[in-house]
Amino acid sequence: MRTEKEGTMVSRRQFFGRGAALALGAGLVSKVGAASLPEAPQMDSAAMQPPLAPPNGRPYRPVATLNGWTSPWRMKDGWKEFHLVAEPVRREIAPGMVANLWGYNGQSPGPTIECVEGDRVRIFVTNRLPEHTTIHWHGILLPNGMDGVGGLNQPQIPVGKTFVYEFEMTKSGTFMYHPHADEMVQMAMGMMGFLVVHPKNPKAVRGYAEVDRDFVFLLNAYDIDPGSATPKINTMLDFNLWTWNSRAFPGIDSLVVRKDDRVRIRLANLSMTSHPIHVHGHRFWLVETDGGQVPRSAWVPDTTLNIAAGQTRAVEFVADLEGDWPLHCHKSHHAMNAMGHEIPNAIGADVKAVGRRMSRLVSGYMAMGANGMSEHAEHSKFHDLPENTLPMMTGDGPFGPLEMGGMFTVFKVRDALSSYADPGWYAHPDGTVARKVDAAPPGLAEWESGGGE
Ligand SMILES: [Cu+2]
Repeated sequence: MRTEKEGTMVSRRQFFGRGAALALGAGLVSKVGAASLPEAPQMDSAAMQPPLAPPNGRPYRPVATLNGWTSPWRMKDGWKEFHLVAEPVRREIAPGMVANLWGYNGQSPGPTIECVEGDRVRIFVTNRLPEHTTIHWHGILLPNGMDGVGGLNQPQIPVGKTFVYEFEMTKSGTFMYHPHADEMVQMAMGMMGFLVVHPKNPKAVRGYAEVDRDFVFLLNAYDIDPGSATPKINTMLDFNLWTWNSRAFPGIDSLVVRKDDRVRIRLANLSMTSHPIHVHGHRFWLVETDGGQVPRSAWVPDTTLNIAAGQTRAVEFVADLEGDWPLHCHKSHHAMNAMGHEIPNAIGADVKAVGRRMSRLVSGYMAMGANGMSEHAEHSKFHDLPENTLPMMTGDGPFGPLEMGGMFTVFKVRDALSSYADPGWYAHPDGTVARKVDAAPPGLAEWESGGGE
């Protein structure tokens, strides 16, 4: 798993210079304005980039975007200026699979935007998609004409044009951005990003605590047929790739923290269904919703938080127990990768007899599923999958195959860390791992001789 490996952030000017023979449209920003557009940096890597410490403006502790990056800005006359470019991108979903998505500045999701309560922001949006778009700033309280709903409170951004949004961040919190134009297509193609507003005066925010590690990721989903690379955009519910920041396990970064770190995890859901996110070894408190911070007196401990489509949530806890702990969606089909849905249920069937007969007709036929699907996990690793297709249940741990995929990652708590780079697998102290015992339980002899079949 790759963690905080430096990708290459290139400026749009360099990007164009590298042979992408493209030019910004004349834009709806005036020619004078266009001349002073801020750079729109591009990211060419799906690896998590180091948190971006603010070079100017009010200080804050920056967030870490799982398998993502944070947009730099330029400060101009007291405004923080960002430049997003909506465009087709190629996104590695996990090693072995790349998808043709739509996103921002080279990746899906787009870069995380971070600012501080009270900041005035100016966000330029250039449309390099084959159709019009807009950006809606989900959860932000702003003037109606900056809300980004195409046709309702702004004209659509035509192909090749640049629009500018200007507003003040009047409250801190956990937000996101996404198009409000041809939504079904544009969100199915991966257009979304995270938006974090840090409090100006943290002590004045009820329930707010400083944290040591602050992670963000979006819950999203795609329907990409095995052997292909482009999402089917008409799918309503039957998605087959369940992702965090457009990555599937084992391509999702681990969350690395030092023992006793206070940790915040901010999640936003732009898929079409809910995701009960479950942490092992710890309990967390829901501290923030799209609507704002939850007062401390209303915090409730939990280990699973169901996040509905369109919600943002932040949870906090102290990571006080060392180890490698799963953090995953508890819908079990969301913690695996693309699979055929029409597999007959063979649990308990005598597939061996069927297999013997089938193998006479079809060379290489292998009947599966009578004893569960784990044999399929092993099988799919070693047999031909269509090109550009992830195994259904995958990932290897220190004790063997993990048999997971999709919305699953590992939360790694370590006592002595010199950096937040991936520390590898947890070394369990002697005698602290579940182990085989030699005593035979009563009745085992009958079970082994077939009585328990
Ligand atoms: Cu889920």
